[in-house]
Amino acid sequence: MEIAQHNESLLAAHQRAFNYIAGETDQTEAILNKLAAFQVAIPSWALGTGGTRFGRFPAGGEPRNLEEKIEDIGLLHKLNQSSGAISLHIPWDIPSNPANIRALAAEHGIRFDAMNSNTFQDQPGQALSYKFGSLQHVNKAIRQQAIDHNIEVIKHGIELGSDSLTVWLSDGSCFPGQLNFRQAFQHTLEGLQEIYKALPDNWKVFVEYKAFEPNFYSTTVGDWGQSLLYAGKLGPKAYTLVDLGHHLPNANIEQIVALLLMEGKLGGFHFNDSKYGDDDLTVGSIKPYQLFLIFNELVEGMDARGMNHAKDLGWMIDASHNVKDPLEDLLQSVEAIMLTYAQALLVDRKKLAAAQLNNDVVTAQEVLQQAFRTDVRALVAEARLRAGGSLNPLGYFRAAKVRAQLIKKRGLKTVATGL
Ligand code: PSV
Ligand code: MN
Ligand code: MN
Repeated sequence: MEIAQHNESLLAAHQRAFNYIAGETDQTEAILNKLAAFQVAIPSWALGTGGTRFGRFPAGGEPRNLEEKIEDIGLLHKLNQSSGAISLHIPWDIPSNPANIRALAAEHGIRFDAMNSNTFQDQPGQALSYKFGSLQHVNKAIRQQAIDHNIEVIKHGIELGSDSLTVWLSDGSCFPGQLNFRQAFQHTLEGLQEIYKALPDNWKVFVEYKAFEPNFYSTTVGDWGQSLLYAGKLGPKAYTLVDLGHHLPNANIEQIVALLLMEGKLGGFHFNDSKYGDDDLTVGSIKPYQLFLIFNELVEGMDARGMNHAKDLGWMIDASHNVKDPLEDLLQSVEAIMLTYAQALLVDRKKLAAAQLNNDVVTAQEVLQQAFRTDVRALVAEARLRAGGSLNPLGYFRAAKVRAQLIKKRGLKTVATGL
């Protein structure tokens, strides 16, 4: 079934809803342009059914190689016109023929977002173990192995046309006394400095922090303060990366975002949602108002610095799920991001600033909630429609029986690489 054909049946209802919302703001065209430009990278490891440490229940038709992962993202992008980038994890996604992979991605309108290194697992045949950390390790040879791996990842990225590296380290300790904190920090900094030296001029490195897991007493890049310390010491190409699931409960992530932006050190974002820890649930499924408050700071802070919303930060989903079709889940996550971005664009900033000046707390809250409670679905759908996408990506996915087709093509017993 063609997308246009599916859209046909939805057009009249869409037009009614769009006319209404377009009448509510004088910013319609500007918002539509911003929505069209905004692209969210899909992580290669989210295309298969995730799991917990207790089990994994793949439903079939999962991509069996990098080519098929790119095809899946191509399909998402065709439907929502907002998923035009892929983020790879090495060694899960080593491209056997980078030129072919690059050409295939280009065919689907997909660019290569940040490359991710992996020193949190031991790979088959690996000389030395990361059991007690990688860049922080007391053993220099193990630190060197981790440095070399990251440099290798940069090389793969160069071949593919990526321009950033995300370093997430699971380094830390599980018990008091296990580590000398200062030494672990220094070792990690020295390793990151070596990796930094290997970055091409136009590249950025994102230092991703995480409060806990898999280490449960200390983490060597445990919060935004530590990440910012590393980024500051490394230099202008180094930035902090915020993953929404990597904070201690109730952390005020929107305030963290505001201050990182103010310092010019916010580099990228991993979107997901959570109730307890790093749950990696569908974006917007648990705490949509928190997501809105974060986007509100992103828009305000980026505008204050004259930044381009679409280009100056790395936007990525980092989610995984045990019980949903992975592609449907990703469509839901992207939709949640676009809706929240649109709501943040609707905030009456002048009125908010005036309320803040007057200590008018009630009006300040009203301004934010006015935007948050606006139904912007028709705005986001209109942006998709104008770009040639689907009015209802999820509806199309089901109506066209996409998963059944993928199972027919790839088989029922397929498991994509990843966690
Ligand atoms: C770690 O929890 C993380 O958020 C990092 O971004 C990893 O690269 C990713 O998940 C995949 O395991
Ligand atoms: Mn992450
Ligand atoms: Mn995570």
